[in-house]
Amino acid sequence: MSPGRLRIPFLGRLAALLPLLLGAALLVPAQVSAAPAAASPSSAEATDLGLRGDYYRMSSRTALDFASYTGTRIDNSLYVDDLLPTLRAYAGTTDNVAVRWTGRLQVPADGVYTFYIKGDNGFRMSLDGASVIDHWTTDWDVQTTSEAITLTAGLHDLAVDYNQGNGGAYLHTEWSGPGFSRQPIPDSALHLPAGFAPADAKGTVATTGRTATIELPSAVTAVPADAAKHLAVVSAGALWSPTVARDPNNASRLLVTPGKDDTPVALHADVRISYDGKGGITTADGDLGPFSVVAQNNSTWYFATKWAKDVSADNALPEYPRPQLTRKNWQNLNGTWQFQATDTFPRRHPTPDAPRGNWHSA
Ligand SMILES: [Ca+2]
Repeated sequence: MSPGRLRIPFLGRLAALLPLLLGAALLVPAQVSAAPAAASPSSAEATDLGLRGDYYRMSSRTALDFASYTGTRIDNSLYVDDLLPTLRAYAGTTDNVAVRWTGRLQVPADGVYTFYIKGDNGFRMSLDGASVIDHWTTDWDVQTTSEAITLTAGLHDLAVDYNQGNGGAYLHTEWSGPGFSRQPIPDSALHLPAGFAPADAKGTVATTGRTATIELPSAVTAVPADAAKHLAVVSAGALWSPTVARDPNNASRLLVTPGKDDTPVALHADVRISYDGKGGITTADGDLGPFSVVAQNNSTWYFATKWAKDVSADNALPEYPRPQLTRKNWQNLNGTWQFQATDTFPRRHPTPDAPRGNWHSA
């Protein structure tokens, strides 16, 4: 595949790319780019650098599925010491997350290559649709090595899947090839998928915290019934299960409504609204591409007890005991307490002596 073939007009969509790039810059600490100046790619368009990263929540730690879409961003490296900040920003959680990176790998010269991946947790990689490394498991810190693979110079379709259960999260992807020894794949060898065209979108959350709108550059022409599965609203660790429809009062706007069990977006909370570009939504400009934007949050909603409405900064409750919180059978637990295991303890824990001692609460 000739790199020249893939040259596509870029300036026109630079504006659309900016939110993704800025989002990455603002929300994610500098990622490790440990690659030395390795095999210099022949010709590459700097503006197409990076991989498309689609983030999902898994249905469980062991499911290793892509159950709920949460966000899309441009990731510039496959050698990252700490993925937790990115997972937190784009999945709203650092537990039970899966990522799918897609794009193209710039192979510098004809020859035989070997790939090496180590991570926490599992991963798998394919080139031109063929599996290169398959370690789609729940373990961690396992170094894997591919077979020797003969590749031609130029761009090859690349896909890397990654899963994170809990705890630490990293991915170290390396290669060796003709004329260079094993080293991280340089970021300059990673290119966005052909035709990757993010949409220019602006998100806003209403004062109720229970509606979001997405402003698009042109009129919405179709919103398929299941489009909402491809759209994510993430805020304060919560992920909406929304419905999406065209705003009857504004043709170029989408209305996003949370499910009945979803938590409203809270006052001052960060909100990210994303669309993977695969839900079939169309506008007068054609298929709506992917986007991921930090929404303007106008919500005034916040989680409060039933007493919150009765107090303010000028009308604070007096010191204890607070009359509203008094219980009939209140007992203060402050002080030193003695404890001893009950008779059932030795039967369940046949150790020589059941524990006894003091604990202190203040
Ligand atoms: Ca982990």
